[in-house]
Amino acid sequence: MEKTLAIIKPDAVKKKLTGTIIKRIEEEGFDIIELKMTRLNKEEAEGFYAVHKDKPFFNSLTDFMSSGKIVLMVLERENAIEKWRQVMGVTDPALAEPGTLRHKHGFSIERNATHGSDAPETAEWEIKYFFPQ
Ligand code: 3AN
Repeated sequence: MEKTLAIIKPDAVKKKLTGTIIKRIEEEGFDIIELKMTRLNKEEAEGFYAVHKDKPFFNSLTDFMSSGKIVLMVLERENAIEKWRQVMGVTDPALAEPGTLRHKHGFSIERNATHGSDAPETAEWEIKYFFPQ
């Protein structure tokens, strides 16, 4: 069994897609082992995306991620990291496969509805960042 961090981003929460996305997560065989709704402040968003601090989109991304409530979840499943990334689709909704969450619900490469860890080390770090216990 593997764990990954999933986030329902502010765009999707505002569009009332929380229930739709959680339903899909459960249908895809994940166990939701932690869940909380919160609103990040700018510093918390900057800390989470620190790997991107030199990217041109860093300021806009962290403004967006602190612009409204988000839902944080730890998902557990066999091959959870790769499976959740398949269910989300690629970063840019315009390029994401039909049926994926980002294809269906994403608006732009920044406002792309969901987040998922990309590797075991990042999953461990991201889970600890939001669920330190
Ligand atoms: P993913 O979330 O698919 O792993 P990353 O890690 O490359 O994508 O990017 C982290 C977040 O930064 C993305 N979810 C997206 O919101 C944002 N992002 C990535 N590339 C761009 C870009 N070119 N312009 C604006 N935002 C971006």
